[in-house]
Amino acid sequence: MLGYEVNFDGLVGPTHHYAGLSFGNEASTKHSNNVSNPKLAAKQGLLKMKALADLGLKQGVLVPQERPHLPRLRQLGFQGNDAQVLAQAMKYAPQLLSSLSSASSMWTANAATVSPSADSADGRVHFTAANLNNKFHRSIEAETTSQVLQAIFNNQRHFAHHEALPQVALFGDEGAANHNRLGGDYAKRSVQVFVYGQQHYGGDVAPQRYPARQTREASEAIARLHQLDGQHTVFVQQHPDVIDQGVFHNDVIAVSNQQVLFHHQHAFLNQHQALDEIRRKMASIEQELIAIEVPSDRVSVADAVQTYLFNSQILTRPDGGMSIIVPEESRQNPQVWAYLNDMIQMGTPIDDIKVFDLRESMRNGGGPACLRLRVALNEQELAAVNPKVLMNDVLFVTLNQWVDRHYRDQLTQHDLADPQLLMESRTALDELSVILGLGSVYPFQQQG
Ligand code: SUG
Repeated sequence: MLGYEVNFDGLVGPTHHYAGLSFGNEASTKHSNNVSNPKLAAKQGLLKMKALADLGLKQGVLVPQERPHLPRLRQLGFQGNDAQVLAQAMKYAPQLLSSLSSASSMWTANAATVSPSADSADGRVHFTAANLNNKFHRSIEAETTSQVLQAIFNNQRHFAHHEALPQVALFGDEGAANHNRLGGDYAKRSVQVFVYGQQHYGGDVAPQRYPARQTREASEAIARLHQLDGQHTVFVQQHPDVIDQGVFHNDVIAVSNQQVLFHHQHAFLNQHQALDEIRRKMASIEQELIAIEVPSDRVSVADAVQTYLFNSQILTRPDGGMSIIVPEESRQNPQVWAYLNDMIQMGTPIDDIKVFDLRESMRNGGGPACLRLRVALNEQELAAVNPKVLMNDVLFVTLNQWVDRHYRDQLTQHDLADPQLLMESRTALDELSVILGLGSVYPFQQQG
């Protein structure tokens, strides 16, 4: 194999809680105010990372961000020392405190869009941090995300970093959750598929009930920044009706790996046309699309949203076969589980199912695919990645012990004003940035 797909999973942060912050994401709304367990959440994520590393796959870790985010609370007018700022925010604007304490950076599929070097005119891997401007609590992620990505992919010959697009609705960008890449070997030219929810200039179809977070204008800007060529790039609109049923990112209704596109019958608007264009463009790189389309009479959109069947990861094992990584919720649903078991008999490359308990993240609408950012690299690029962030037996033990030392096993919104929680989080992140060799990526470290 010439190339690798490295999955970078977000480590869940110490302030993970359920705040109901994401209108349009039904799990987030439904579990608002539940008691969370940050320690369990982090460990569930680590177990997935370790299991995939044990399969012989390349697995990386992306760090949590500093929360509560004191600089933003101060920008919004809360004054005094840290404890006073937290107390005032809790008293006058608890929802803001909750937003600025969200551990949402764990969902690294939304951290950035990544284009591998084989597809870019300058032969570099391109990263654009997502502005995530549809939700206030996520719009504050981009700055630290950029710093972290630059600390990990720190080599200008191989890696190009672009700042997030302008923070306005016209350029709503949710990163790799709305981006697929179809082709053969990871290190060879492939077809990039950008899926958007709405086109602001000249578009006439949009969801009515829930927001379309990704715009075509943002996707096009990223394709330009990443120096992609039109012959190998496809822009597809997600079906507005499914956004209105809770499919707030494309990775809740479709997922790809190499030649395989696993998707629901109602994933895309003008689906036949979209698949034809992908097929044609793949033919120009001598690849054949393997589309696995799930009909509504096997799995309804509602069941897809509830079980996160499509928020799975399809991974190529070293033996060449593919495994599908699904959350426990997919096993619990009889229709979805029956479909999955039929699917692995269909003669496609997917011949194995692996189930993970990611309940803590799932209750905020984050499944296996939300938790990972895919970065396809060739051998030289992989050698240029900060090696300390790559999962192995030692790092797994180190990170579990780190979680044990610093994380609480229950948290409610009320706890967010506790100055001790802020101290615990900062101490934890300070230590983590040393473990992973990142330097000073956090605002509190940069204040001196
Ligand atoms: O942006 N949930 C995240 C879930 C992101 C899932 N990512 C992908 N599909 N790739 C979101 O809606 C909920 C936070 C809360 O309500 O406490 C939240 O931000």
